Amino acid sequence: MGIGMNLFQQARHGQQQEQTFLDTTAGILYGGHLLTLNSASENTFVLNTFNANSWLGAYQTSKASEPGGYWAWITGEAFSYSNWRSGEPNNSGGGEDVAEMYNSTYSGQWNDLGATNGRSYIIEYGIIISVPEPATFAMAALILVAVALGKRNR
Ligand SMILES: [Ca+2]
Ligand SMILES: [Ca+2]
Repeated sequence: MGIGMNLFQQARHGQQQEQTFLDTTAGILYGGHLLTLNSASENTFVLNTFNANSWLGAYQTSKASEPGGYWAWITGEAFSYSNWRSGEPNNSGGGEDVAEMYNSTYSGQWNDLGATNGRSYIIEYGIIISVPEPATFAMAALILVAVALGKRNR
């Protein structure tokens, strides 16, 4: 997580109630991680449940192919589903390397943005359930805990 870790470190400032991308990783201490989304139904569920502009646990592992290249989930899950808003990601200003999910104003679509912005965040606690038949695959059951925080201080 080279660049990702750098992003986390860049974001290590500010005491907003809404949190920077780095600050949200505190959730990991409690066994969770920043929200990852793997399907349209999951995206819709989160939108309908929380309806907030919220960090996603998404970041770029390299800036070699801006704006759309090298997006990854902090969990290491395959980045197989995405829901970018039209025209996003756009790497606006050259420094948008993490992502947020919009609220219902933009239908829960995604935007890339800088890591030092303040956003609400959602910590996801995944429970791995082993499904023995017919194939052995793991299914993530999601328990989502909203941490919907107040207005930005500025
Ligand atoms: Ca970028
Ligand atoms: Ca953007």
